Amino acid sequence: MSCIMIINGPNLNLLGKREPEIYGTTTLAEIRDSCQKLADERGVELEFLQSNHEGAIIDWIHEARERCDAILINPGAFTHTSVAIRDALSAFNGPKVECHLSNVHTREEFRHHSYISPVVNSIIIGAGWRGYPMGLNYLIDSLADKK
Ligand code: CA2
Repeated sequence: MSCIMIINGPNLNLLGKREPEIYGTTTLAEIRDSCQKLADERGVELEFLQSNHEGAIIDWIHEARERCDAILINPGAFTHTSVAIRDALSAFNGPKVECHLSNVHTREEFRHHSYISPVVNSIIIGAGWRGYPMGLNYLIDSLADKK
């Protein structure tokens, strides 16, 4: 069975509890449940993770090299700062999606640049929580294409 790792970066544990006008009212636990339901329906294994620490995220990406086939990542604010997360993702060979709940291009200038975008296959922004199942479907389809 294919394994897909979903990684969430800093402050995404607050989803649904603050700033609903930007990020919506859906909590991270609800996003995890929707992704798990889709994974069950499509017959893939899911690891759904969140950390506020850059090093933990880098360690998970390294671990994914051993046990997962694809990665969906919302790096949160590390998107705009982290060469280290980009380098870790570069070393992962499977399909990768960068997902953002909000449309970062309609927001502050500092959110317009992503260190991550050049090393992923697909970018989903501004679709809210629905971006996660969209990205997950894309990754499952990509893995099926390769078989
Ligand atoms: O739109 C996204 O998904 C972001 O990755 C979210 C990050 C932000 O730094 C990126 O520029 C875009 C922030 C996540 C913080 O989430 C919160 C949720 C509720 C309350 C406060 C923060």
